[in-house]
Amino acid sequence: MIKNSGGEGEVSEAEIDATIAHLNNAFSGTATGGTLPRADTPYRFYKRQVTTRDTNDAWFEATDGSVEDEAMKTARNASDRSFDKKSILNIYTNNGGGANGYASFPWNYGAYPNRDGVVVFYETLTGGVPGFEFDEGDVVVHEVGHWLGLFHTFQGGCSDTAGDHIFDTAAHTMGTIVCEDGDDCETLPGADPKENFMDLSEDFCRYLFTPGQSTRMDAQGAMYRVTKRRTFFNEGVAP
Ligand SMILES: [Ca+2]
Ligand SMILES: [Ca+2]
Ligand SMILES: [Ca+2]
Ligand SMILES: [Zn+2]
Repeated sequence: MIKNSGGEGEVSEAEIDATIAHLNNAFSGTATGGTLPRADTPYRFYKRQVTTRDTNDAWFEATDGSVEDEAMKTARNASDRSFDKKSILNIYTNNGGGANGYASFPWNYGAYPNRDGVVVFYETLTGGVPGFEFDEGDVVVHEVGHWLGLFHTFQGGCSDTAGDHIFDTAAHTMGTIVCEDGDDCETLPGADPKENFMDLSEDFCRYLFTPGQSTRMDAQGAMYRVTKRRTFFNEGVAP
């Protein structure tokens, strides 16, 4: 958690815990919002350490790929006594890079380990600002989807060969605004997937990952991140 010297950016531990609970609902296919088929992915999330709380004006304004971003992550990741840093999800709250947030893709870990992680605008945590269009924590879910190798559902536009590389998400050309029905690519099957966490709809609208997205995240995680995941749980080590 990063706040600035004016006090902006404060989030409570209760919001953080609620966001982790929401992450687990989202990744287990039990988030509320609708009844379309959704995936129970292999991923679950646990808080490993006490939240670090910094007052730092430069880190608060960090943007994707910036010196400030790398300084923040280097300092905070260095304090983590992880045995396997590439498998540890670090979530930073600050001004979100002037937007809702950003994330690193798993295949970039090797070249840019100090840019790894998820950064979100501090008001997007679960229950952070009730009534705000991003008040359920779906922004964090979305960014963690990127962190595990998912593209936006509208990646590549109306292409059934490029796109997001997911067979069971309908192609579309731009992120859904609010929660509007649409069909950007009329010659391709399916309406715009506004219910999908990897679209840009408001939080009340988004509630699912598809089985295809789960399969991709599992493969990307196995390749780039949590190679010890199954062993870890099978050994019965407390998470
Ligand atoms: Ca697709
Ligand atoms: Ca279509
Ligand atoms: Ca939602
Ligand atoms: Zn995104």
